[in-house]
Amino acid sequence: MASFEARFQGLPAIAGLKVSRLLAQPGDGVGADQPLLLVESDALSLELPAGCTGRVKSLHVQAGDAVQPNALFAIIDEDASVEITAAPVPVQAPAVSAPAQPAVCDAALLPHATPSMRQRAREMGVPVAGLATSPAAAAAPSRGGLDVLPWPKVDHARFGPVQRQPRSRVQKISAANLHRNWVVIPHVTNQDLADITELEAFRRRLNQAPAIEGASSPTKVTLLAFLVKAAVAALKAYPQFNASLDGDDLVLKQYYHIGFAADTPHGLMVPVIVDADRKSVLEIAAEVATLAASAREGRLKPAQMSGGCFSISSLGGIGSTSFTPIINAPEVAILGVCPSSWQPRCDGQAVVPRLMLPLSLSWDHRVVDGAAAARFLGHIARLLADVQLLQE
Ligand code: CAO
Repeated sequence: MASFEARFQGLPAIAGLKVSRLLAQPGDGVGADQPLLLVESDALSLELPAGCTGRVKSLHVQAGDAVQPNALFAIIDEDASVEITAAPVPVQAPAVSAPAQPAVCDAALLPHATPSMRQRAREMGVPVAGLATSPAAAAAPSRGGLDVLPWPKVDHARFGPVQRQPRSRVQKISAANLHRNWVVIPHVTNQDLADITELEAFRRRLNQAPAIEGASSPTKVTLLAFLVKAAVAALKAYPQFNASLDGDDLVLKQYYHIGFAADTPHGLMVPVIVDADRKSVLEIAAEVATLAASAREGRLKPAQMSGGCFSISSLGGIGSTSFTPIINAPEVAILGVCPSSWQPRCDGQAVVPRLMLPLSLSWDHRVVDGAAAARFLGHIARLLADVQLLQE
């Protein structure tokens, strides 16, 4: 059986590039494209694939090791029939900011790219290998590009005392993803209000007497579980929101995996409730609680943040009256939610107090138009206003 030596070759020369995580173990069966290592510097995050199909015989680096040019990092016993046992590559992991490059690749085959170009390519989600290489293209005057000014370099200490704080890995990676999504996606945000007076009364009854719904666990049902239900129903009614752009095509998904933003001490994370359409409100509430706890304890796996169709960002327990949530690419829309409040509403005859929930829907104007977005958000608001509709 031939042995394959995976080495650090063809990597851009970046100061401080280190192995940050081992993604497979000796004995694991791996595919050629399967990431073995995550290497990172302050500006780069790169998964290095195995480079051949087989079983990992040995790993020659550990987390924290500096990346040395041409150094051996793994030996793989080549075996095309091996059963893949290492964790699969996440479909869309918000925690990974750079496309995978072959572990052994010829640097001469890659186009020349300066560190700033590579940084820009990463932010835009464009593989460096796909960049134009001709001198003419490089020298061409930019037309319609993002000719932004460089970030201001200021010695803040000249103006008063300062304290420098390193940012967490999650914060750096989510910043790069949010930046790309904000720059690449033409966002529009619609606002609406849902009357949740009846829903909130129902939720309180549910929490006081879970047995009436057959609940076996004491999980508290928060509004988020109902929002997930409403999102699934609206995605079914408006399939173009359950989609992703892929080149000129729209990929319409036949499944309903709903992500939710979780505020954690390490930074923002988006766990995903898989197959939310097949789960009850109580099951969703329990899963939200488990996933949010895992996120806060730093135990969330990349697979638990992958494959989302649509996201919900709830500031309901915190504050604000509206905001512009940033779409979680490659999704098409995201629902932002703020705290509900009692408001005077006229029912046609009298002014009555109603509990109103502010909804903010950001959508990708390349995929959706304003009329569809208004209908989609209105649909969610109507579902939340009618507990019967929501349960159907
Ligand atoms: N209106 C009024 N009250 C609300 C509410 C709303 N829209 N949404 C939640 N609440 C209440 C809950 O009912 C709960 O109150 P009680 O204890 O009296 O029942 C309280 O607020 C706290 O809820 P919670 O935040 O613990 O639970 P949740 O299921 O609503 O949310 C989670 C879970 C993980 C989404 C949330 O904890 C969180 O992290 N939110 C922040 C998300 C975020 O950062 N978004 C911004 C992303 S863009 O940078």
